[in-house]
Amino acid sequence: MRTPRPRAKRRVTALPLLVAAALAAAALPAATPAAGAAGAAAPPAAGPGTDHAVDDPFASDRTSWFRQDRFGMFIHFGAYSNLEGEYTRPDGTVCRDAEWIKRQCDIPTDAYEKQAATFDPADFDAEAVVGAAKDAGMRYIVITSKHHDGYAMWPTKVNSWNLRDHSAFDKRRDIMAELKTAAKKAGIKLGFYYSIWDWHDPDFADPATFPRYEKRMYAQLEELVRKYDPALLWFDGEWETDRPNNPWTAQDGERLETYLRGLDPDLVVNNRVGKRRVTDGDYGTPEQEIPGAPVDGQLWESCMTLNGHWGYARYDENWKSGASLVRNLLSTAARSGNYLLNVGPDARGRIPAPSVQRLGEMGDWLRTAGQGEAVYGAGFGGLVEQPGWGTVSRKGDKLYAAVTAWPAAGGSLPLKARTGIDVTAARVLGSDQEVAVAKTADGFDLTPAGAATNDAATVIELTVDPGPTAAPGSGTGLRQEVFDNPALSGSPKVTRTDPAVNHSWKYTGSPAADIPADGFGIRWTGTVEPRRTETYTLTTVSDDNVRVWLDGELVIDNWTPHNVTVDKAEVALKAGTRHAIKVEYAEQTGDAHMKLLWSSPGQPQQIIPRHQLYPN
Ligand code: H79
Repeated sequence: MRTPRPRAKRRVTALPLLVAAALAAAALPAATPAAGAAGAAAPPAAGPGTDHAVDDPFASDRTSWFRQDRFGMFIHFGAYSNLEGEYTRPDGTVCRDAEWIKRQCDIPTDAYEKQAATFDPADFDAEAVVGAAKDAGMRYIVITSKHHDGYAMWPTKVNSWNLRDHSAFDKRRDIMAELKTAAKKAGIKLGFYYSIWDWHDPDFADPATFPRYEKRMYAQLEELVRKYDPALLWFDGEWETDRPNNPWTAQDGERLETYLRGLDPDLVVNNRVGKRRVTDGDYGTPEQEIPGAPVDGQLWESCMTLNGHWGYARYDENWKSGASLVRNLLSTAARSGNYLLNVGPDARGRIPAPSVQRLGEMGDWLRTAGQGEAVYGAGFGGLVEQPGWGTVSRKGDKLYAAVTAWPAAGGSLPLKARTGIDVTAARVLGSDQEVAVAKTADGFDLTPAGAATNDAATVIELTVDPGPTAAPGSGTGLRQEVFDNPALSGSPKVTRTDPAVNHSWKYTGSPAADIPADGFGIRWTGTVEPRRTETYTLTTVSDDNVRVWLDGELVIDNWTPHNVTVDKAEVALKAGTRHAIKVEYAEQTGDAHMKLLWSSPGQPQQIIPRHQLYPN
C-alpha cells in the first residue's frame, strides 16, 4: 500500500545475479562484516524475488518455546532507576515519574548525565533476579538494554553513554553477561528490550542525520546479538512522536528486521520493530491490557506492570494482588497469549520486596496441584465459549477451567460447547471433591461438590473427547499463477505450486526475481481439506487487494486497495472433503503482504498448512 512517508523508496534494479548475492548476504550471518566502534555494515539489500515471511510463527520450531512458555519477566532498569522516580529541581520542587522522568520532568541533558554518573547498582544480583523469575514460574526474561533515554546497560563500544563508561559502577562488571550466565544455568531464556526512539543521540531526530544514528543502532544490536545470544528482541519507541521527533518508518523496520534475521534466524522479534502492524515482527504487544480473545493474524504478548510504573518509583505502593496477577496470566494463556510481567529494580539494582513477594505468590499457585498445566503449553480453549465465571485454556485433550467465581454449594457452572465434544472426566486440581458433569442443550453444567481451593482461581480439569480429527492430508500446496500486473490480466509469468499462502514481500520484495516490487497480481486455485467437520474461520492478512472464494462462493471481498488489513469469513467445512478454493491478490504500490490462515473450535489459528492444500 501507498506510504504517506516521503522517504525515498529503495529501487533495486540490479541484475538477478547481484540480487542473489544480496540475498545470500542477508541470509548468512557470517557474511555481515564485523561492526567495530565505527558502526555496522550497511543494511542488507533485498529486492524482487525476496519473501520476508520465513515461516509460520503460529507453528514453527523457531517460535515453539515462546508459544509454550507463556510467562516472562520484564525488567525496566536504566539510568532513570538511579532517580528512583523523583527528581528534585534546582529550585527544590520535586517532579515524579519513572523511566520517562527525563522528558516528563524536563530534566536538562547535563543534569541527567550528571545524576547518571553516580549510578551504582552494586547490589544487582543476577542470581537473585533469575531466582525471582524462576520462583514466579517465569520462563523467560526481557530486560531493557536501552530505554528511550538512550543509556546502554551493557558495555557498548558504540558510545560512552552506558553503564560501564558513565556511572559509579564497578567497571569490571557486565550485568547483561551476569544475567545471561544465571539465566542459562536456570534454563530461562533471555531477551533484550531496545528503544528505537532515542532522546540522547544528537543524530536521532533529524531525518538528514538519522542514518548516522541508525548505523550506531545496528552496531549496538549486533553487539547484543553476538555477545549475549538473546532469544528475543523487544523493540519499542517506533511510533511517531516529537521532543525529539521520531523519523522511524515502516521501511526502516523492514530493513532492520531483515538485518536481525540475518544475524540470527532464530530470533523472536516483537512487532514494534516496524510500525506495530499485524505484519511486523513475530508478535503483537498489547501494553497494560489483555485482549478479550485470541488476536487475529499474529501471536501476542501482553506486557504489564506490577504497580503503576515500569521503572522503579519509590513512592508507588499501588501493587496488584497475587490473585489478580494469577487471573491475568490465566486470561492471557486462555487466549493463546503470553504475559510479560514487569519489575523495576531500584538504584542499587534490587528488585523491590513487594514485587518478589507477589511473584512468589504466582509461582506458588502455578506449582500447586499441577495448576501450571493450565498455563504452560496451553492455549485458547476454543472447544468451548469463554465463560463468565472464569477462563478456559486447552492442552491436547484437557480443558483447564479456571474458576474465579466459585458457585455457592450445589450451584453449577454452565459451559457452552462450540463444537461436538464430550467430557469424559472432571476433577478439581488439589481437591478430592467430585464434579458432576451434566449435558445441557448447548453444552455442559459442571457442579462441584465442595469449596474453592484458593482465592485466585480453582482449576477444574476436564478430559474431553474433541470429536473426530482426520489424519493429516497429503497435499503439496495450491496452484499459484503470478501476473506482472495487479489486474491479473494476460497470461501468468510464473505458474507453480505454492506450499502455503504466507507471504511478506513488504516494500522491496516480490514473488519472483523478474516480477517488480510494485504492480503484480496472484491467483491461487485448488482445494483445501480440513481435518475436522466444523465452522472454520478463514482469515486473510492482505495489502493491497484480496478476495477469496470457497466452494465457488465469494466469502472475502476486499478489492479496494488497503493498507495491511485482516479480513475474516466463517465457512462450513467437512473433514476429509476437498473444498474448492480460489484466492486473488493484487499489489499496487508500496507494502505487500498476503497470508491465509484458518482456525476452528478444534483447530488453533495457523497458516493453512501445505499438507491440507492441493493444487487441483
Ligand atoms: O517501556 C515501557 C514504557 O516506558 C513504554 N513502553 C513500555 C513497555 C511506553 N512508552 N510510551 N508508552 C509506553 C505509552 C505512551 C504514553 C504517553 Fe505519556 C502518554 C506518552 C506521553 C503521554 C505516559 C504518560 C508516558 C509519559 C506520560
